[in-house]
Amino acid sequence: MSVVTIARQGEIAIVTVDNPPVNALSQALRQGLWDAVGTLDADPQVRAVVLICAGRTFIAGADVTEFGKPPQEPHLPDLVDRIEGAAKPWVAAIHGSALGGGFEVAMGCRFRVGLDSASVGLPEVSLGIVPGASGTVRTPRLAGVETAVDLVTSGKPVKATKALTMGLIDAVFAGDLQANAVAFARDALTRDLPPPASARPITPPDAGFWDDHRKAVAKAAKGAEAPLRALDCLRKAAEAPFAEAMAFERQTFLDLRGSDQAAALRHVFFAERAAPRPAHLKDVDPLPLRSAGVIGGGTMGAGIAAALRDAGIPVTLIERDDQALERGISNLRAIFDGAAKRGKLTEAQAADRMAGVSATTDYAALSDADLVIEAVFEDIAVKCAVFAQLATACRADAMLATNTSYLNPRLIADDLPNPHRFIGLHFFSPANVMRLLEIVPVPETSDRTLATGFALARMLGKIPVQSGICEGFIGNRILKRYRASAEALVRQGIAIAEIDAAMRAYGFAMGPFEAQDLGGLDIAFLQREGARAAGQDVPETLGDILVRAGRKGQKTGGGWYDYAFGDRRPQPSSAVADLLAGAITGATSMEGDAIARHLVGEMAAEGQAILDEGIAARASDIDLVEIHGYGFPRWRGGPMWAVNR
Ligand code: T1G
Ligand code: NAD
Repeated sequence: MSVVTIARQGEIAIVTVDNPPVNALSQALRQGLWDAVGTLDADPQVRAVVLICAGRTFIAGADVTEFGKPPQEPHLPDLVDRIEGAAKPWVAAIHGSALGGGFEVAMGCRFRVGLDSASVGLPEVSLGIVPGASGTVRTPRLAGVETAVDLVTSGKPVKATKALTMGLIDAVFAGDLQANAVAFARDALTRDLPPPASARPITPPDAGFWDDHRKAVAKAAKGAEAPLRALDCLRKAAEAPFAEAMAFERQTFLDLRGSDQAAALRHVFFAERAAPRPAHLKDVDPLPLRSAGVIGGGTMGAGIAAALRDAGIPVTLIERDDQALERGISNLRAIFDGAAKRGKLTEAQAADRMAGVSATTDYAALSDADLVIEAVFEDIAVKCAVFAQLATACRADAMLATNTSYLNPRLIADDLPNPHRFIGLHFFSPANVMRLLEIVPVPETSDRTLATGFALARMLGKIPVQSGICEGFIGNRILKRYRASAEALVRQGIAIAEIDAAMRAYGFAMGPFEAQDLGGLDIAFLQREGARAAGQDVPETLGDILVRAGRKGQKTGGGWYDYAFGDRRPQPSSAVADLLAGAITGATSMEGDAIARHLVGEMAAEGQAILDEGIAARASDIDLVEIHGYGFPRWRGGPMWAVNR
């Protein structure tokens, strides 16, 4: 079947694109649209054209799988020009997402209309490139330079209703897109046509505007090249004639397409789409998740409850006593109030989030929950006691999950009736923000329970990665190696601040030591002490020396660094130098680059061991864990990609 078909409703032609799964602009689709312009221009009956898509979305962009291959005609910029120059006005009718090249095709149309549920955007920078078919040139002509800068340099899509206020869309409808778009086209024919996007005037901002935005974009990009190159294109669009700006955009697009950053970001793009769909679960239906319980309202429990509420799932929060329950409720309220203050939620939405939470100390309230996630203290006896209560309070088919970081989930499963419905779901702090979810089945976990874990991740907008059982699972095991390797460099005489600076320069928001100061050194210390008490041979770490001296991080005024009161900026500490003097044996010096390469190599080496042991299914899953759980720079592709490419 052809990917482009044409139907007629009187004087309006309807061009339907049908290229599953997301109507990506393959060569066949570009050719089909190219030919449709010719056919309809030649048809005297037709006075206007509605461009609409079948399936789940409008055209979602260029076909990312074609990026490695030589470009084939017709090229997308030429197609967009051809649609704009058609003898009859085209109306893009958008549902789902009009992204990248898809939105550029829509901007070539004389009008854009959409469902209120639709969104539009130019996500190219998230693939390490810039829009390649006039996105940086037509967008500022439709929406103004400032809006275009935000849209293009962030890569974030906007909802149709917002796009309407920005001038990117001309009308938004609640239902029956095709009928509404046809009516819109008929109505448009009764009026003078607006100029096409390329002919609209542009008001260039002054040089100060560009300087300010350059600083802001560089800061947000954290080493990614594409957002800054996109800004260059936008400036050219504002200051040069249309054709010159188009040529500049095209050249920038072609330059970046073959770059290391773009290759890494494409790797992450496909890794993210592969992770949620384990092949062996393809035909397994997940359990319905209509309601959930969360045990423990501390840091993680409150965050997990917030994530569930954000997905519209009613939550029952259980704590050990009334006082702890009060704390749990206020933890949760603080999350929603904070989101409202930052404008992420309206007051009404925040209130609705809280209204969907019932809090109690009585496990009987979980009698009908489909899923219960435990997030109590990291203590196996406490956790087993909680699961014993869940076993009697919950339905026999309710899914039960632990959020343990380091304990062996099998110890919990052993005591459980129906352990096939049990699983580890390891969230990352803050649980309502961080996108990673490690899914840790025990041997008894059924495929249905596992599939439900993946379905939950999708509902919560998270990236799921399945992990086998080992201490720390995938992420914390690599973190442990990373920290130990960083400490080893300190022992060799490299300054703590130099190591942090090297990792920041590599693209992390923080280095390993400042990150520990923020999170607190005591948690890992207590874990090591626990292992020592249990008779394991755990060598003394530098972190242990600091904690024993009362330096637990920012919360105690100092850890690896000193902190002035109320100031989060780390200051190198002479007290630390004295405490560690006996442990520092070398006087090595190393360039920042070499430090970063060494530490990333250590992460990848641990990742390789994890792969060899079958704890992770594939290297790209390990990359996702580091990117979405630990702040590894996305544009580097993750440690496995960075080391092995
Ligand atoms: N190319 C090829 N395959 C794609 C694709 C694309 N652009 N987008 C998605 N897929 C595949 C994906 O791998 C998966 O495959 C299936 O479609 C469903 O995807 C010139 C240069 C549209 C919001 O970045 O954001 O245009 O695993 O699970 O949740 O300026 O897909 O089933 O085999 O994500 O319903 C810019 C990326 C390209 C859009 C739908 N466009 N896509 O979400 O489905 S650059 C993008 C999305 C560009 C021009 C430039 C989402 C979606 P499989 P999915 P979804
Ligand atoms: P926390 O101390 O902030 O919260 C634990 C909560 O559990 C407290 O509110 C406590 O009152 C409650 N609780 C204790 N015993 C209980 C019981 N018997 N019944 C009901 N509630 C009980 O701890 P946290 O940081 O939220 O960690 C919770 C779990 O999540 C741990 O297993 C931890 O390893 C894991 N985890 C923590 C992080 C993190 O970054 N903090 C990340 C991932 C996983």
